[in-house]
Amino acid sequence: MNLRTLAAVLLSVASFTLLYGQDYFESSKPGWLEIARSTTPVLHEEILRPVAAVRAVQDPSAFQGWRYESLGTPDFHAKNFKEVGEITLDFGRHITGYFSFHTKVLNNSQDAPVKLKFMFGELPAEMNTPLDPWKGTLSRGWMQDEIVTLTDMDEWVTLPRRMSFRYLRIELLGSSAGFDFAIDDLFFKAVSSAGENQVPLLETCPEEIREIARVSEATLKECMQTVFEDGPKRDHRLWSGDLYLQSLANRYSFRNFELVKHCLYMFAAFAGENGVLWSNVYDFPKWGPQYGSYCLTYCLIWNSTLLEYLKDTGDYQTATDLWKVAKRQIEDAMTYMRPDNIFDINARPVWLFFDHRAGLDVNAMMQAAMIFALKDTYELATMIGCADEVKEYPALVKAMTKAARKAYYDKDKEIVVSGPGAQVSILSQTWMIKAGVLSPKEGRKAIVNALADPETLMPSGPYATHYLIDAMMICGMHEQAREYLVDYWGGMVRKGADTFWECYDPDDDMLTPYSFFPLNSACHAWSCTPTYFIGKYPEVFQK
Ligand code: RAM
Repeated sequence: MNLRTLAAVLLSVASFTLLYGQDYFESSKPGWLEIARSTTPVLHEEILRPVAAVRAVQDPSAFQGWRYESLGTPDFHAKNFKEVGEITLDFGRHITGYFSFHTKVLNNSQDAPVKLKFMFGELPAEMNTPLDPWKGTLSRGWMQDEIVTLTDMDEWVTLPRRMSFRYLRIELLGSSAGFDFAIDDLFFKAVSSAGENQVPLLETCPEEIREIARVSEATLKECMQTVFEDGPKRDHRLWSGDLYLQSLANRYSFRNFELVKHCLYMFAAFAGENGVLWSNVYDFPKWGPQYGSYCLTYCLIWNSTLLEYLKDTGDYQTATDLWKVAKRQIEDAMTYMRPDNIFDINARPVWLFFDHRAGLDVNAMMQAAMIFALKDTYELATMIGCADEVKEYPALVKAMTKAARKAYYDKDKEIVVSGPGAQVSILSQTWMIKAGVLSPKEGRKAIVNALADPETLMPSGPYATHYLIDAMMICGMHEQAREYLVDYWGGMVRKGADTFWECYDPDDDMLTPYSFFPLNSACHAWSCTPTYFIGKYPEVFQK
């Protein structure tokens, strides 16, 4: 968020407080917090040990230039670690949890501390790229390297920090000539709240799609902790946009709807004083929102998550309890509408996130996101018998749809254009389709035209790609959706993914929004949605 945006957010919160003098949901928040607390899930635990010792190989044909080669079953346990010096272990799959190891003095007595360095990583290149001098735009603290000084050996040590990784390198940094020692045991306690998959695939499901589904589920499972986290390695928090996609994938896999409820209530309990939701909420180190992170697209998508939750569970009590939050998000968003029914990008004091793609013009997609939110929120209101409170929504949808077509649909070129430069992006097409601004026939044309033009701004990652597949399915491009999904997510599998990545451009392995690719999360919630498509459309993906 830039300074101008931050100042505008603070100003709007302050002026709201001056005007109303109190918190919008003050009387409800303690109850919401209590429900959030009481629905905190239990974490399932699993004890795991490494399956192989591995050797790093620099290989230009490998993803990001590095891969690991197996050296067989690890056999360091009985060895003098001073002779081992360094070892890299493969735990066989991505895991999240807590690491413990045991040391044993082999001769004489410990006459000095021992210093060990542990490096946990999700991907081979992350493990083998020097971290310093630090070039990342997010904290160096996210990287999972730890130095431990052992003053007392012959006992178990558990690292306090939760780790998320597949590979672990242990290096001896310092020891004494006076005695030898071994790392005679180590294990990892993996944690997740996901439980077991409840939705098996059809027998007819082809192997490559089965594999994509397996990796999607592993991704979701790893991100299902005490909240739906965005990434267990980095961020560790509940983002509204990620939650929407996770809740959809959860429907066709773990069906843990109590966790969705828990997350919906956390957002509500921590809403800003003006009743507007923050884009993300921390589960740890301390419960609370990321103050100042106001992202209107994420506020709106929260409403859709509540609607989908209601459809999944029939939990009218929750939907009714949280209805006023949903209504407030729309009320707030509507303040940025111009009299000609176009969302005013220049007036909005907020972050409008759709993708990390630099230079993306969001005018058209924001208009569509507003229409989609109005529709979903109206459906929610109708289901809980509150349609009367928002009876203006259908007319607004109509007017905004008409305005959207006029401002952004180029009838001659049969494509959606956005902003002063008439930018063509995939996301402008997909959101207009999702919002029903384009008919399925127009949508098909628009997607085909956009994909055919080399100048089109493509999605930069799985979050935006989800919306492309979604739009393709809405407008009946079933074969193309399947091909795209197999190509995109299957591409990650072919490059070695055992959980899906935060960033993926098939033509640019080093793509990162953080100036340093090892910071990317290799197990990222918003990448788990093949599970949703495969489960929702079995006739398209499982035959
Ligand atoms: C990144 C994270 C997160 C996402 C935000 C908008 O920082 O990956 O998942 O929701 O962007």
